[in-house]
Amino acid sequence: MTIRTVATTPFDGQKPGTSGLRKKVKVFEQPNYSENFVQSVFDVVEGMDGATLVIGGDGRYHNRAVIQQAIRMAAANGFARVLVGQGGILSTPAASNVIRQYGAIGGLVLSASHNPGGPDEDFGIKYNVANGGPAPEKITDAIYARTTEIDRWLTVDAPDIDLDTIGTTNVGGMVVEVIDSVADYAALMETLFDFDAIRAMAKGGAAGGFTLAFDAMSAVTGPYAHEIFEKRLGFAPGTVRNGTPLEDFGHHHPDPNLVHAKDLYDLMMSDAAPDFGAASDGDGDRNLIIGRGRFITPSDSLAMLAANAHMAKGYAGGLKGIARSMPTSAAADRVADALGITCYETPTGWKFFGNLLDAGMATICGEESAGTGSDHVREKDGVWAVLLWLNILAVRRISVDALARDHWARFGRNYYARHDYEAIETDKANTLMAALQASFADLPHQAIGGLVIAEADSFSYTDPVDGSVSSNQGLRILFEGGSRIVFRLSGTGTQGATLRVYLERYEDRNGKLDAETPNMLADLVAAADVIAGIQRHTGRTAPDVIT
Ligand code: VG1
Ligand code: CO
Repeated sequence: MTIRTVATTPFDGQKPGTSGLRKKVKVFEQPNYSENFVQSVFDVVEGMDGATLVIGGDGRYHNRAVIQQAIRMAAANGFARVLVGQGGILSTPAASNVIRQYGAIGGLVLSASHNPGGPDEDFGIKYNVANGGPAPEKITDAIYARTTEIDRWLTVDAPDIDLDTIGTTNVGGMVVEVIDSVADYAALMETLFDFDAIRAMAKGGAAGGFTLAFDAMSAVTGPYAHEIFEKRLGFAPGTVRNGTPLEDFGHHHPDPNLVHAKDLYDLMMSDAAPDFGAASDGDGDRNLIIGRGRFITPSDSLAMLAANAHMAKGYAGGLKGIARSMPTSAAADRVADALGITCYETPTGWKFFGNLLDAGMATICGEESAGTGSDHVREKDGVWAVLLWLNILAVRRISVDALARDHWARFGRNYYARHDYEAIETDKANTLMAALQASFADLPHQAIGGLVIAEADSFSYTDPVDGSVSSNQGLRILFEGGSRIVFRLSGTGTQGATLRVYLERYEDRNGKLDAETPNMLADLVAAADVIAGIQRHTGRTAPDVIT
């Protein structure tokens, strides 16, 4: 088939964000826009000739259109084979697994994650490399550079393929295989976890079985959760809520936090609560964990999973190391100390874990933004996190609340919250950050309320594997006694700027372990405004979202 060259002009290909290109659907729908980005990826990737590419997305509006176009472009650019999830569906961790399992050169993961979907909402494209993980910065930098000079994209003229039927088609001489979206992923989970033990727990004895509520938020994990929790593990039908992926996620934000998964939270705090509640996000890489009457912060979840992971067969040999993003609480560091392993501190974004996982330096990773995962793939993984929790509870036979209390009694407790100020005018947000950084020299020894500032710095990371340096990754204010405030601008938003303020206070094992988080953080919240002038710079008196 002939390759057609379409003339185009350079476009705003977005400086590499935390997670690929994210824009409004209307922006992606402009002529040449998606094509320019996909071609920029292909122009940067080496070794396409004869190689396999994976394509899949979270099922949001515009997913199918971009997939069909990307298939034609892959054929024109010399790929030998494309693997695409049935219906265009692959959760982000499942896509990572397919790339690794089939030896693909990389994959296009189509999602805007936890951002809302629909004609007026968000879309995104991310390129993952052969290890299954998000492209590292040197590749995303090259893709961005290419978008500023691109002048043509390549396609073959072929009709859309049938995305809904498993099987093989030929597009311009390239093989396209529509594969089961769930099967390989579910099989991988069976190798890591003791499904028999979880099944036995779900079945229970005379006292009745362990109960679960999983909210798929009308997003991509629905089919995975139905297959794994209900079919394979025997949890009752109805365990999976909102289990059908919808193009607009039922008009909700598929963000598993206490604001957008409030129904689940309210259920878990009520008398009707099942034993365990969980949710995942648009593309299936995040997780929310709530026990009956007990919310577990993502930072605590990472620490608790790390402390108990050896109880699951996939981690029976112990952990090689732990890695967490800088704004994530230091709870995992204390577990690493106890285990005699290193806890690495990386910038925000999963791409920074890839080298540590590939080098066998870390086994479990996590972020405060509800991301947890391990070396089984190279993305964070929501369903995986739920399964590891279930496996641990099946072994320990205690409640989530009891496990949490036991953990704090041993390691102490890191009270934690994140305050987000969304859609601030970009220049106001930049001014706030610049002014804050400019004040650093004067901050040490200042007393604010009852808090005394010990240090202030801008986080910079040197990758221990390849030596690459990433600077300006967040401004940190450290207080005497171990409390901390971190200020950072989001790299995933599609509207203005989002200021994230991360608040953390540590109480050791003899301290207050049973207090309400807002009470424990009130002085830090007040200090954050004094130090950064949030209200003065932005006019905002309260955050939009607290997680
Ligand atoms: C946010 C989170 C970050 C996460 C990223 C992608 O980034 O803070 O921890 O890795 O989203 O997650 P930012 O730059 O907006 O703070 V997902 O679930 O969107 O792939
Ligand atoms: Co996500």
